[in-house]
Amino acid sequence: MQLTKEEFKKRLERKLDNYFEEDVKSASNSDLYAAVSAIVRDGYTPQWRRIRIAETNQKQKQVYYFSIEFLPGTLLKSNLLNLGWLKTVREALADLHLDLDKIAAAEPDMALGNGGLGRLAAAFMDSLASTGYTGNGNGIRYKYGLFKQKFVNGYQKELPNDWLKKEDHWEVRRESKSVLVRFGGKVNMVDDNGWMTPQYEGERVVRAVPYDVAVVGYKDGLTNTLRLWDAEVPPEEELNYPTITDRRRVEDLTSILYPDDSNYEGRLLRLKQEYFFVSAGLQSILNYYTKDLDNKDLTKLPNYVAVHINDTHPAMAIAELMRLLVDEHRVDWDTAWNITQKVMSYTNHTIMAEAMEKWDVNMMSQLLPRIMQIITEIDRRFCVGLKGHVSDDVIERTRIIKNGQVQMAHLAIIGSHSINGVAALHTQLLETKVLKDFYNLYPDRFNNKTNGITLRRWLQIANPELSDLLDETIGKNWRNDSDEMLNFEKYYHDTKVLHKLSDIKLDNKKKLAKFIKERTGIVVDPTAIFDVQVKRLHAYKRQTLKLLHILKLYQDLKAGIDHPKRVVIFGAKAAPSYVFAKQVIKVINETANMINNDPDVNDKLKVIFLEDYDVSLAERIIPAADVSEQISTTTKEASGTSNMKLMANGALTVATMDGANIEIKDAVGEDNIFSFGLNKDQVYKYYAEHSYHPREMYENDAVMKKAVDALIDGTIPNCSAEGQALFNNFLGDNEQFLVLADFEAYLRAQAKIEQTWKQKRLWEQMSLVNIAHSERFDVDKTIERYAEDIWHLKKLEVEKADR
Ligand code: F55
Repeated sequence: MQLTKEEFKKRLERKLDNYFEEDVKSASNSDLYAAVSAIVRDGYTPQWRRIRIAETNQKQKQVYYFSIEFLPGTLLKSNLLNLGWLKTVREALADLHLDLDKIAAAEPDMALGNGGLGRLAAAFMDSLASTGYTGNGNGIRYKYGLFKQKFVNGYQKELPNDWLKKEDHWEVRRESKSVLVRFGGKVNMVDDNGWMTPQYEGERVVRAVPYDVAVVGYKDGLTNTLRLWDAEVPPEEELNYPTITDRRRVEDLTSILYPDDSNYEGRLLRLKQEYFFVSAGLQSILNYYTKDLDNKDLTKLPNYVAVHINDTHPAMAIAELMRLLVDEHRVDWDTAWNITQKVMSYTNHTIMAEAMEKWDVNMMSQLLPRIMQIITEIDRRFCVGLKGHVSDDVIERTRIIKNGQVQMAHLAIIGSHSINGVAALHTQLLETKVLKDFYNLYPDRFNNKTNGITLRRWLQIANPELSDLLDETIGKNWRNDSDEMLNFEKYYHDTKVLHKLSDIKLDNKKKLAKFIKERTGIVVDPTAIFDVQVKRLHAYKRQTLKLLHILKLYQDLKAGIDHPKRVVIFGAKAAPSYVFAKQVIKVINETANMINNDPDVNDKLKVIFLEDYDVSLAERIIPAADVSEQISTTTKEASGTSNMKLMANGALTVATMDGANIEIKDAVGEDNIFSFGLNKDQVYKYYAEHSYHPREMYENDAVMKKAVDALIDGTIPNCSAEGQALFNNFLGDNEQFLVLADFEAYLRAQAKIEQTWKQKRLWEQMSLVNIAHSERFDVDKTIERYAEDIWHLKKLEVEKADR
């Protein structure tokens, strides 16, 4: 039964009355949010249960996506959309003079991730359910999500993100599924009836309690489970945790999400977190397999279970599965290794050396003595296996344990049957540069899986007007089958459609302008170019290049050289310990202040750095963007995903030929993207020959010199130290990100953008082409490829949901 407006209104009244003794007139948005989310829960719960039973009965293979981060954002509207209720509920609320958007804004973002990697994991969850595959998420229920960002005097300050303060409406505590995880102590191997068995002494036992979140698939999809683990003192171990400090140490395990997205720190707590959710997840998988599926033959495990390792953070899963198979289930080593390799697969998300996890052998031996023994044995066998077949150098370069450190990427590769990169160029660089030795050893294990995005969220939820225009032109079926979006290209010459497209964009820009006014007090002109760069702040992503462009525009305007009106919008968090990134934030904020208050500039140029960029803010900014800034140093951005979201919303991309930008260009054609900058060979040439001398470039290019000098000549107030730091960085021969090398080409690309902007019709046509071709980055397509090539899944057969 489809939900009707009248039925919804009845349910709403009942919930408000039961929960709060309120009615629709008196209830606050937060009360209304609680009531509507309860109705949504009632809507999917029966189906959630049915699916779990179908899974057990059909014994179809399932994938478990292990990720230390999941970044779903808010869930109310996306669950409504996926249930097929969004329109009905929006209209029913409007009948009651209530606004769904305001009610939905009462939901805190579930920000259990840093950026692209965590967001991708959440998109995969949604997509698995929507495409009909049984996929389970396995992660950590952080008490505090990614920090809230505030600007104080232009500096970034971090505040705790206490997202659970008001309780989460989607999670279900499943205490009966708790498992125990052991840390520390000593391990002795003793002979137990001919089986060498570990005996533990003095270890600490922590209870892992799962909180399950339903992942509601779109339309006739499945309802899957995202399982997030919390750490508690086991009731039977209370005496071993006598003091508050002892207990707090256990709770600390799942207390915070590490806020660094590029630079791992070899911290003990992080290692504990990694082992904690990996061990808990694998134990619960084996419990399901041996108890619910009643399967005693572990050699068949790979027919039922795929475990995916999202970056190296869960790579200990390889050693932990070996431990469970060998120690607990008494499977011999070779058989266990064979099972493990068939079960495990691994995605790499970066080639940046500083992000490659390496754990100190001593630390690991103390915290996880048995795991360290097992990794040592995996390493030993790996070396023995290669001896005589390849050179000793290759063995030294590829082995897991080196210089007293465990190389997690090596463990992940050696223990998996599949290793993938996240865009074509990235995979190619893994194969030919970063993981070349491994590629030579195991060419068949390597494959590419270009990232994707949830078009449902980025079009249907964030941009309903554009979605309606697609309905009116190409019909509604694109909502189920994104291939159909290509038909939008047929309207390339349709003046009416092009006008509608520009009206919708203007409308979205007006909404964002209103929001900017509320948040910052700054008035921006919605008819200006909205030029957007939203992503984590990192030197390689080069928000600095955008800054130099802004300074150049400012200098032109001061000198009376005209440019089309432009509003540059940034959203970016810096890792709290990342000094350079924080300096960039300060300089951008001071530059913004200077420009926004300069009467000479008036409203020709505005620079808006919005605080606290997260999924919810992305949903406001992205539909209003005209220009999408994707300007990383070529070879450094593995894929990028904001590039895809912005494209789907009709922004035109200015891009280096990095990550998935290359595939965007392939999709839309070179006339529909502004590409510029060094190619990968030029970048590697600079590195190989140490031939990058930015000071020469600076001395020989008056325009560049003037823009760069603004950082140190007192032009920008209140940031002389930070300006100097940026200046020194740009001019150093060891500047890795080649900012000045791309400056001139970037200015040319921006000049072309200005030219195109003046040709309104052409701009709209290019925008239309970008929207049409964003179908290529539909995450459902990405998931189909993972399911087929890596996980070997079949779709679950279920009766149509009765919603
Ligand atoms: C988080 C923690 C550590 Cl220790 C290291 C990295 C991260 C992290 O957040 N990485 C991340 O977001 N990587 C990004 O992954 C995206 C999805 O594949 C890519 O699109 C993007 O290029 C990459 O930087």
